[in-house]
Amino acid sequence: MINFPPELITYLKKATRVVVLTGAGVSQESGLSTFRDAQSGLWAQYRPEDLATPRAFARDPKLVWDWYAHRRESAKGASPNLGHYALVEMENRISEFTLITQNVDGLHRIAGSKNILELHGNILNVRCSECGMFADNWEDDLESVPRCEKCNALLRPDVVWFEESLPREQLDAAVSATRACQIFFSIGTSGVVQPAAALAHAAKAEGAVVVEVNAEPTPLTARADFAFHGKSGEILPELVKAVWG
Ligand code: BV8
Ligand code: ZN
Repeated sequence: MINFPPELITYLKKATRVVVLTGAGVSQESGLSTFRDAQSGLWAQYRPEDLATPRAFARDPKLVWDWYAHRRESAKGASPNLGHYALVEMENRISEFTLITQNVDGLHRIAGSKNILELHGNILNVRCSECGMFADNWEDDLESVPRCEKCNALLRPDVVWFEESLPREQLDAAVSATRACQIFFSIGTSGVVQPAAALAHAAKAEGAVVVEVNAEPTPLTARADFAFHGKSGEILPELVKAVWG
C-alpha cells in the first residue's frame, strides 16, 4: 500500500488539464522489452538505436524490416497491463487529459485510451519509404522486403527513426498540451530521447506539477515535484484508487 502525499491527491482531485508522457517502461509488464533491456536472441548483437535509423535501413533493409516484423509480432501478442488501464481511468475522470506516448506498440489504444499522441509512430502500420502510401496488407516472403503497389519502392514501418523529424501535428499538439497542463506525469521513460524528453522540463517551466513514475531514477527525478520508483502497473492503479476511490 503506497502512501501518496495528500497534496498530490488534492491536486489530482482539482485538476482539469493533465498530460501524461509514457515510454517503454509502461509496456514492460505486458512482456515487451524496453530499449534499455538487452535484446534477445538474433537481435542481442544489435543496439536498438543502431537499427532504428534511415542509414541502417539503407545499408541493410532486410535486417531492419525483419527486426520490425519481429517486434510487430511481439506487440500483436501482447495485452495492455494494469498501468495502461489506470491511465484510461484517469482520462475518464479528468476533462482535458492528453496521453503522449513514445511507444509504437499501440497498447494504449487497445486499453481504451482516446486522446493519444503517438509521437514516434505505430509499428502496426506500414507505408512506402518513397511515396508514403500506407499498405493495408503486404506479402512477407521472408526473402525480400515487400514493395509499394504504387511506386514499387521498399515498404517500411510507420515509425520515426532517429534523425527523422517527428510528425508535426502530433508534436505541436503535444507541446501546446504540455504548456497548458496543471499536472505532467512522466511514466516508464528514461528521459533520454529528444524532443520527447524536453516536454517534462517545459511543463515544469510553465509552473505545472511534475510527477515521475519509473522503475529507477532518471535525469528528471531531481526536478520532479513527486517521484515514485517502482512498477507503473502497480503504482498507477493504487494512485487512481487513492484519488477517486
Ligand atoms: C530528431 C521509434 C531532428 C522507433 C524512437 C538533442 C540532444 C541530443 C540528441 C538529439 C537532440 N535532438 C535530437 C537528437 C537525436 C535523437 C536523440 O534524442 N538521441 C538520443 C539517443 C540522445 N533524437 C532524434 O533523432 C529524433 N529526431 O531529433 O529529428 C533531427 C534530424 C536530423 C539530425 C538530428 C535531429 C527522433 C527520436 C525518435 C526515435 N524513435 N522510437 C522504434 O521504436 O524502433 S525512440 C525510442 O527510444 C522510443 O520511442 C523512446 O523514445 C526511446 C526509448 O526510451 P524509453 O521509452 O524511455 O525506454 P527506455 O528503455 O530508455 O527506458 C525505459 C524506462 O522504464 C527505464 O528508465 C526503466 O527503468 C523504466 N521501467 C522499466 N520497467 C518499468 C519501468 N518503469 C515503470 N514500470 C515498469 N514496469
Ligand atoms: Zn510508394
